[in-house]
Amino acid sequence: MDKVVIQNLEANNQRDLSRLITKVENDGKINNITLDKLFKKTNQAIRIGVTGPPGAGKSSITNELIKYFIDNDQKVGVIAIDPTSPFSGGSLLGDRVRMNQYHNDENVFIRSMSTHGHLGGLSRKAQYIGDILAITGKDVIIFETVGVGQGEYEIVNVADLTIIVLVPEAGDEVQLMKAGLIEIGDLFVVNKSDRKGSEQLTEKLKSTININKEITRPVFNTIAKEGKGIEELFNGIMKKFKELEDSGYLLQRRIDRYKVRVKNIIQENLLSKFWTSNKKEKLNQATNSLQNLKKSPMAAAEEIMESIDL
Ligand SMILES: Nc1nc2c(ncn2[C@@H]2O[C@H](COP(=O)(O)OP(=O)(O)O)[C@@H](O)[C@H]2O)c(=O)[nH]1
Ligand SMILES: [Mg+2]
Repeated sequence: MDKVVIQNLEANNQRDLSRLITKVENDGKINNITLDKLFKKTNQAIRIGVTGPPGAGKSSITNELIKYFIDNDQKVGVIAIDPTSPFSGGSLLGDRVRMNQYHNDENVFIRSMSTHGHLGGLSRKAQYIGDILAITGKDVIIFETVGVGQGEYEIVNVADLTIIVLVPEAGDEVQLMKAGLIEIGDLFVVNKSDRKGSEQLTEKLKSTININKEITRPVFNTIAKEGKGIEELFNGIMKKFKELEDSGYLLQRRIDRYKVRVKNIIQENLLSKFWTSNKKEKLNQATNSLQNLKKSPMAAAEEIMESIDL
């Protein structure tokens, strides 16, 4: 990457930004010493995770929130992560259509990212993309992800603050606990509050999530489709962020996140150094016949690792 691209990135050039994000999507990382210098900027952006079941209204809420951030003089980047294959879901298209109103606004950048069914490395990629967006001057970065299974929660690792979006139909407490969503949220939203059952869910949530917690976790009712309740949610986000900042939780989360990233990078580097063609060949040989499989896997691993110099 040359200096021009980096200057362009700092100047919020949308085309270079898009290209760099594609590079991260494909390669899983960016390795660039010049870019490294800009990383000090990346902690200034607020990273918000918006997660919940498919169809709960995450995109609709995000779309409505953007207005409030802009009015508050904050530049916004949105990454909508879809864990399904691009061939199966119409949601990416839906997101594009809905958020299209900002396509000429240089203070807003929205991008869908498909995982093609592979969740591995997702949070790492999202971290890098968040960094890149922060370098272009975004003050707020929103990660929208579908939270249906354990893997998806990985995305929480990239956020300073996580919002869980639910709908009245999710009223079954057991279902909520099973979904594992309760633990990870800082703020909860009961969207589609135009439907019946929303008050019951709100009450149930309030009593469930605030047991044994030092910090209360608020629940908001919204009708995203009509823009209702979004202002309260926006104010709630700002308040929560300040709370996390003042209490030191935010700093702790960022430190933890940083530590995990450094560890992961070291692990990846070690692994890629370890798997020389010679060792790969040894592994193939050790596993190429039933006869060879009689040796214990521990012994086989030991033999391959024999020459390792750590
Ligand atoms: N009735 C109702 N429908 C809504 C509301 N918010 C969003 N929707 C609709 O729910 C569908 C899914 O919304 P979307 O934002 O794409 O959900 P996502 O999959 O969580 O991102 C869309 O057809 C929206 O128009 C709401 O408050 N009430
Ligand atoms: Mg969506």
